[in-house]
Amino acid sequence: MEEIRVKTIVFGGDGFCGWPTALHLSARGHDIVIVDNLSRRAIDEELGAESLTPIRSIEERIAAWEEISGKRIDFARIDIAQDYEALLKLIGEYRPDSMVHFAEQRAAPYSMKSSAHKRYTVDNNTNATNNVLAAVVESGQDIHLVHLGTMGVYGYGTAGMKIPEGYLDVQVMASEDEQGNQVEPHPVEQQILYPTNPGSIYHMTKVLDQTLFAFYAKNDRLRITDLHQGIIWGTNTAETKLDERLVNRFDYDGDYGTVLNRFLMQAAVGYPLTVHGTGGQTRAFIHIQDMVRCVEIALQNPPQAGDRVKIFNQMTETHRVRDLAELICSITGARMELVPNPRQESPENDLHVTNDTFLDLGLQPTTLSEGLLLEVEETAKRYRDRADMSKIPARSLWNRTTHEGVPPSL
Ligand code: NAD
Ligand code: USQ
Repeated sequence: MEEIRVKTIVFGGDGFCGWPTALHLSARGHDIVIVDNLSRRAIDEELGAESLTPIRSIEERIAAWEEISGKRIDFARIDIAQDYEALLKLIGEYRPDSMVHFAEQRAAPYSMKSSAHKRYTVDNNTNATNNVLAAVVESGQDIHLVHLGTMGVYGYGTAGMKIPEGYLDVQVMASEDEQGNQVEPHPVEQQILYPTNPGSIYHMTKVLDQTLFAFYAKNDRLRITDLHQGIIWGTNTAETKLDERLVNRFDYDGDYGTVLNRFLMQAAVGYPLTVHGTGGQTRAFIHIQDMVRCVEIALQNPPQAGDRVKIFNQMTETHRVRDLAELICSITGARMELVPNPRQESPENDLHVTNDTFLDLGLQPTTLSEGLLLEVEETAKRYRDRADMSKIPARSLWNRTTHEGVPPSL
């Protein structure tokens, strides 16, 4: 395996995506510092919910990795949204080549629970991102920042076209020149960020992030890649499978559990699959092993200073929620239940997405058909005795009208 010597900070490296990414990059020779404030573990306590898999403390994880791989990962407990000075000091002393930014509150239902949760999510996510960007500028260093964004910035309609990778070519008919004088109408070509249509406070913070990135890339010539990621499924990667102490987290509760992993867990414990509404939502998906590979590919293909933000759609398949539920029922014998949708979403949507960049750069996707059964056996069934059924129902309502039968206007 080709080893490259670069220094990389992984913000949010104790989380579901960050931990396997830190190990994957460490295995490939990156010198890694994980920065995390452990807020996700604190939220587990707030919600009285736990990962289905028995995750170890960050210290134990890192010690186990060193024992198994001989490679050292450092850890700094910093709240990057609150403690700018500590963040700046770390960047100044460590002098990373690149940074991967996962450190945000990432659950849409959690972000919609109350005004306190809305405010926390906006404060945490936008301050975290702005602090990272401002600190890179203040450090004076040339650091490539890779951020984990979301497919959800686009909304989930297709407007009659495949969703492009971030930017949209538009042609407008201009009938005034730049001074405001009337002129013969003529076509003007432009490239704009694809119009946003976030479906939750959480997804909205990723829209705000996009604007921060565009500004800092333009004003400060920062090199930024924004990965518009679909829903992750699966639990472990080649590295987290090496030892039980390295196991990744698996969320199944109504706030943090994402749809496919919830369905896999529900099938394993004999809980009817919780399909919201008619299950007509179509979403983009990617396996966790492909996610870590995509981050590596993005790090290997940075933009140049002065380039616009590079945006990749990090997803490999799209599926309608009820089709996923039917597929899992057919392979496991589970049954599904249509439950009232706690969210404000259109009942049905199609989704067609362009994802050529990663495929062209060599990604070979793990497909649902290869991985689903393995995931049920290796994770969901193995740890099903740890499940707390009372945490399965989704209780976070988007608004009162959602449950009063008033159709949402989307
Ligand atoms: P996670 O909650 O498991 O991990 C996030 C980590 O960041 C946690 O360990 C948390 O403690 C840390 N963190 C949060 N705020 C912080 C702060 N202010 N300072 C320092 N650390 C902080 O989430 P995840 O599933 O690993 O998601 C990581 C990123 O990927 C998120 O930005 C999310 O939006 C994006 N993403 C996730 C998915 C998915 O399906 N899980 C899909 C698309 C995009
Ligand atoms: N859903 C069900 N039943 C469930 C859970 C969810 O039908 O038990 C439905 C939801 O109503 C929704 C869809 O499944 O229509 C997806 O829900 P989700 O919780 O799996 O995904 P989402 O809230 O969009 O958020 C997750 C991650 C987030 C990431 C996003 C990528 O938590 O961090 O940004 O996926 S994407 O969806 O592409 O925007």
